[in-house]
Amino acid sequence: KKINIAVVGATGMVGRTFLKVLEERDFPFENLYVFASKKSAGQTVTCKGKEFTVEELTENSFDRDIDIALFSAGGDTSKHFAPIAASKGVIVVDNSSAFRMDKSIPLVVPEVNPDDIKWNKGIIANPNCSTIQAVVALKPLHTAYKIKRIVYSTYQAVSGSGVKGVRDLEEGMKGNDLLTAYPHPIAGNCIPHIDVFLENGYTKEEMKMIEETKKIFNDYDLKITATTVRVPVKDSHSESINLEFENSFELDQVRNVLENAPGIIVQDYLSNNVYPLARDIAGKDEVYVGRIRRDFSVENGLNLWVVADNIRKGAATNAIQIAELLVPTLA
Ligand code: 11C
Repeated sequence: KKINIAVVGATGMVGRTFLKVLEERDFPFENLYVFASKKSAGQTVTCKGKEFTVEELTENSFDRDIDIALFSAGGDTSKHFAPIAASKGVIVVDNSSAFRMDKSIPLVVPEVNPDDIKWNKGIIANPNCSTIQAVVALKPLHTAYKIKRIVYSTYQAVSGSGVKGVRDLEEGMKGNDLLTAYPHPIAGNCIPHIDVFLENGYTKEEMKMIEETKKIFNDYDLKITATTVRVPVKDSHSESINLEFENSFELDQVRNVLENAPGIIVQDYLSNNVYPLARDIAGKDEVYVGRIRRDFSVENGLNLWVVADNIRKGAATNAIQIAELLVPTLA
């Protein structure tokens, strides 16, 4: 079967990256339809050397033969339009947070829980960027040693806030603090506040990491805490991850397990000052792991430094990998 694909939110940061990644991976589509808000309708975008005109997203947009729709146009657009698309036989891969914690909707990272696509009823949720890179790194270790407790501390790039965040950083570095994306200047700062504060004192970003990790691993006994911080970096989220395992491990085994796991590149050569760095990893699709070392303060403790491009593996690439898993099921 020839596959027809739609991109919703085609002019946004993730939307444009969808088009780039579809092209790079030579995703086997026959027709591509690109949608955005009325404001962006009429613009053109390119993919695989062809130009496509952006159409306004309406309730009739899916009244044609579309197999898969990649959504990244914000939670409200997803909440309204994803069920409409699904009711017309489209499988939606949704990058927003709208459906992630819905028990009837799979939340998928292809390296971790690919089989969960099988129980989709028309919508598959793509996790939050900071969760995706963490679970790719943790999956092989959870399988090998069984994780008991996770402490996440993140250092997140401004591109996670879209074009506003990038502009606030760029202008702030020139001495012009804009405050359009954050409550404080981001240039020269670390802001321990991503998304809104909740009643329990955590931010929504922190709770996303905690809840999404449990759902993806289908392990609700995991003990997890998180502190998420915005830092003056344009692209790629960095994460310090502290783990406690049920079982004992040898460090060289851990390294071996990580090196042989899908989607991971180990960069950990201390004598050459080699460890994953946000600037080097921007534009890459894999999850990079370094600073692999024992946490001597507890039994079976481990520390990792995990870096990935938040717009690619954290959003567009993960969604397209999900779409690739769907292709054989459409045949
Ligand atoms: C950030 N993680 O870095 C956020 C962006 O739930 O998809 C992605 C928000 C989401 O600010």
